[in-house]
Amino acid sequence: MLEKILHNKYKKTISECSNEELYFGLLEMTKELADKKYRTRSKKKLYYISAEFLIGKLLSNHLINLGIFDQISELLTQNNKSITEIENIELEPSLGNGGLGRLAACFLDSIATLGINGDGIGLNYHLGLFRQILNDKRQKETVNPWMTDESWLIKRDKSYMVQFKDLTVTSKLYDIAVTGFDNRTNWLHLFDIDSVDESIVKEGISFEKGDITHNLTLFLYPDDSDEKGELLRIYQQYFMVSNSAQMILEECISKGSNLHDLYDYAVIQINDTHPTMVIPELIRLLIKQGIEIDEAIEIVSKTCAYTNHTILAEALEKWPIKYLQQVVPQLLPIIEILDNKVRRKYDDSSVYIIDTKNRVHMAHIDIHYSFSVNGVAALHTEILKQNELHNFYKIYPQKFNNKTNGITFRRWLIHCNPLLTAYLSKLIGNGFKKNADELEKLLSFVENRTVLNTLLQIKRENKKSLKEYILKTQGVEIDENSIFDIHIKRLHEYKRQQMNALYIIHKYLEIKSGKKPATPITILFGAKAAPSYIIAKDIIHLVLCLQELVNNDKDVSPYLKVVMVENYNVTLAEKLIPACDISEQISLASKEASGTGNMKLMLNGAVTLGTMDGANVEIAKLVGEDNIYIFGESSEKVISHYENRDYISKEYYEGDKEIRQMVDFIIGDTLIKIGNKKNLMRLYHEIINTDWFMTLLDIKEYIKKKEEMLADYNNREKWAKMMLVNIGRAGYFSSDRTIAEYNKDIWHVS
Ligand code: RUG
Repeated sequence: MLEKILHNKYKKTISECSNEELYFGLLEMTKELADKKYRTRSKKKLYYISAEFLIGKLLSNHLINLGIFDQISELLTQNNKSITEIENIELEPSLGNGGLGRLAACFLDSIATLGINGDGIGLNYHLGLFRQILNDKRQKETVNPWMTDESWLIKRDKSYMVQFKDLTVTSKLYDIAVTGFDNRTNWLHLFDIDSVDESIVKEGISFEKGDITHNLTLFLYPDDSDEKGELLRIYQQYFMVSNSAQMILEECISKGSNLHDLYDYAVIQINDTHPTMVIPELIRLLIKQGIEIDEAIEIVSKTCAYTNHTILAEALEKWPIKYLQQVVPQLLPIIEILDNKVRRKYDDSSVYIIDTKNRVHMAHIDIHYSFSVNGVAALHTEILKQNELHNFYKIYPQKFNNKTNGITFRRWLIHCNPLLTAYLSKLIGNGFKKNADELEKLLSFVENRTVLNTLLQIKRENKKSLKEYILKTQGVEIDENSIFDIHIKRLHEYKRQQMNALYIIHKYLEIKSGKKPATPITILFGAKAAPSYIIAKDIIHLVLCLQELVNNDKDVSPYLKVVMVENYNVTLAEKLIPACDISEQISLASKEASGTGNMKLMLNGAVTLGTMDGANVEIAKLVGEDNIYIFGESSEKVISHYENRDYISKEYYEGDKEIRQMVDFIIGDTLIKIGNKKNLMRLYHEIINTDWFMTLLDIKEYIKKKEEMLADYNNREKWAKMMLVNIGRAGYFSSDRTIAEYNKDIWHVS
């Protein structure tokens, strides 16, 4: 089939084609095959609405799921072509920020793999998330175009009118096929408008935020640090949900729904609060169809389910009524009715939808007016029930449930780690590809020296590949025989990259004083900071200053290297994860809802260094305390510090000489010479005067645990056993398991 397509397109054979031609040929072939796949129209359908789908590159993923990856790579090899090089042509669509968007992408893969009739709905951001450039030891943002004339997007002949207060737009629908592994094809529906104009972007990623007709779907999450940015987000969110609501009603009616029975035809999963306006919008549309308001509210509440992904107050959206009035006044009477119903029933202002500052709490709409509220890891759900959402839990105990996150093994093992996948297949057969629990079969090899040695060899090979890639792309030489300590996730103070930076200072000073580590260490970071998050950018600056200092110090660099990779994204994650020895999961306990990088790294044989936070708690339980390195204050203790306001970072700073030495180093002569005084000073003051995420509380224990881990690395047999147990126990974190649970407990789509 490929040959035929290439002949029609370019009048060339495989070996005559350039990599680019081959990529576009494969793209066409894959789209055709995906479209031909079996797909039934069950009566009930799932709609997963999300502002983010961090899908990553799609070619290999599709080829794997269509069951033709090996065949195609062999065919290409026979013609002296390489699938890896061809893949390099593909541009990564960055339609997500991090965990939340990547989770949505993994979920779509599993929904199709389990044969569930379910589509994703989101927005077609032309420039996605910004591209990060590390220049002059700082993060700079620039545009990240990903759409090409021929792409995965299929333009549909479908559009809806979406009305805002000051303008009406006509949407355009684009679809991307979502192929299941050996199963059906679903769709990711991305809405857009024709008038978006990429040329309005001026320097970096700045553009006129008020120019809605030209910028509506231009960027993912434009900077919302000012009023215009917040308004644009409301425009985007309403555009997303109004299209979704219209499309869902249209599809349900076409299948025979009389709308009074909508919930028999549709279940809508609201991914975080970004799509919350779908609730009042659906109610509004049902009323327009002649349904009484009370019944409309009941119908919608029986159709929608909500997933919470965070307890961080700043991430739980609260829109000022004033802004909603300015953008979507048609929703306000409905939101007020929803709020009044709550007020009449409950004498507790903490559960009201509109607060005393005239802000609408989006999560409160979700909780009152959907039938399921789930957290994303066991600990997170408990914290929601017992702390953050306790007053809601008292009202609706039956709505709350946990669905621990998962990852698709097709991308995060089969695709990104072919060496390990091939070896696992040889040892335990191919069954794990369909049923991840079969990875447990590996555990019977825990005393087998040959297997342990092979796992170490595979890791070394993957480290070598990463070394070559980093040399080529970053110009930094790292040693594949060093310990790869990897910290990859969005940059946020609660994720505590600053704690790892303090560790680097500790290690630097130790090496300078003559204490050399038995095995050299390479600490790799990958992280983007939100453009307006000043302290996060200061942390990046600190890491880059340390990178320059450490890597250029001839006493230190043979033993310690620091690399911050530029523009961390899915493609880079696929290269870093298979090469990792130490997986840094060091968030302040209670703050990371789940994490999914922790699962990907474990699956690829990394050992976790982490706090008892998010899904780390479940990892610890699965692998046992001998196969994970846990440190730090418990979530109960942390929550009590917040409640009693009794954590004072200065006391830790002043009370401990070692802590003082590390923190003072940030503004000492050595770093000030390399970096910018203003940035380093600001970070220093933040740590000693605020330290909202309690770095200094855990730093000493963190250092102690990491040293223990580094020492254990030298016992290669012990380490290999830990790797094996981590891989063997990772099956639970397959998103196929998560999705099976969603479907059994929430969606009930046959
Ligand atoms: O921070 C959370 C992660 O802990 C979690 O694993 C991921 C998927 O559930 O969602 C992340 N998240 C939360 N991203 N954005 C938010 C809040 O809007």
